[in-house]
Amino acid sequence: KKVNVAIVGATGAVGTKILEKLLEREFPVESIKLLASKRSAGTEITADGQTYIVEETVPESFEGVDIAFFSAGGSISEKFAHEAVKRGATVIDNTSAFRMQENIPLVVPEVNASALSGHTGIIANPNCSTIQMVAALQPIREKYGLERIIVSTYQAVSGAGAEAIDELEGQSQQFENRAETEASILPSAAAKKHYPIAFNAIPQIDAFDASGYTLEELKMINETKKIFGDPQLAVAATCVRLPVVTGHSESVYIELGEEGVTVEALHALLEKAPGVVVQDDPSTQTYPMPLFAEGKDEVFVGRIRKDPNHSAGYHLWIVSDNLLKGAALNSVQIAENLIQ
Ligand code: A2P
Ligand code: 11C
Repeated sequence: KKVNVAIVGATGAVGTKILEKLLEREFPVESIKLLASKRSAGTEITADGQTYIVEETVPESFEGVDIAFFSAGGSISEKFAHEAVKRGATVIDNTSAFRMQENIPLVVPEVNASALSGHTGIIANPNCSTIQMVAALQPIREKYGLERIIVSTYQAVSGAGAEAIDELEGQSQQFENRAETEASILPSAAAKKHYPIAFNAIPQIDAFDASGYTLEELKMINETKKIFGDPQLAVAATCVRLPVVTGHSESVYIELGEEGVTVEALHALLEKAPGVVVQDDPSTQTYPMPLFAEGKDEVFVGRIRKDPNHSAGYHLWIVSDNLLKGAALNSVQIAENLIQ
């Protein structure tokens, strides 16, 4: 059966990739409706030789839609996702609006596709930095168990949307001309203070919680436990924004449920893992980097080492395109699972 699809946020950094992935993967579409704000109504988007006209998102937009992808920010999902479900659509939501609600599945197909059964109309796509980490850790967790994760991220500006990419590009020009650098988006548009991202590293992604963690760090902590179905798992995160356009990198420390597992055994396991590519050879300086992960579907893993002081501790370096496996690709994979 062919599917009537809508993409909310179709003009955004992730929305454009959702359209690309649907076409590239030959998702069986009957029709595709591109939705955004009133500002973009009438805009033309061309993909795969076909031109689509963007429409304003209103509740009636979802009449006759089977699957609606949402990637226009949490408040838009809160406003329209239930309107879409009411009209018979299944929503795949790429925002944080519903992820931690008990009756909403939070899905990375390689890890917990079974959570899709019994959904009640809305399925949440996890945060980009969470997805790439759990996709790489799943085979390790399955075989050896996982006691603890400590992750530090090196995140690209495209995670903060198209405006943040423009900000990095603009500041890079200003820096070259030694002009005063202007910042108005990062670390987050709603923040009281803004700092330049060009030639900088900002240890704040999203707002701070009273605990001293940022919301991005709490997403990595809470979403990981939910996806793995393991509330006891110890997880801590530090999330940092870097002047990279696309591709999130993560230094991940794990403690396994077993001691003495060899690095070779971890390599072998990850080499067989779906959607994972091992790039790990110090002798040839082979390791993942965001510049080379951009535009690729896979999660790349390298720098796999034993911790010198803990017999069940290991370090890994995990890189993936945050707009693809971290967002658009994972959403389309969820849709593929749904129609199977
Ligand atoms: P628009 O281009 O009309 O503003 P990004 O994640 O790259 O920042 O993109 C955000 C996406 O969310 C864009 O497609 C944007 O559309 C969309 N968006 C913003 N506000 C609304 C709204 N009120 N209704 C629907 N879509 C919206
Ligand atoms: C970033 N991870 O890189 C964020 C973007 O909850 O889906 C994704 C926000 C989300 O800024």
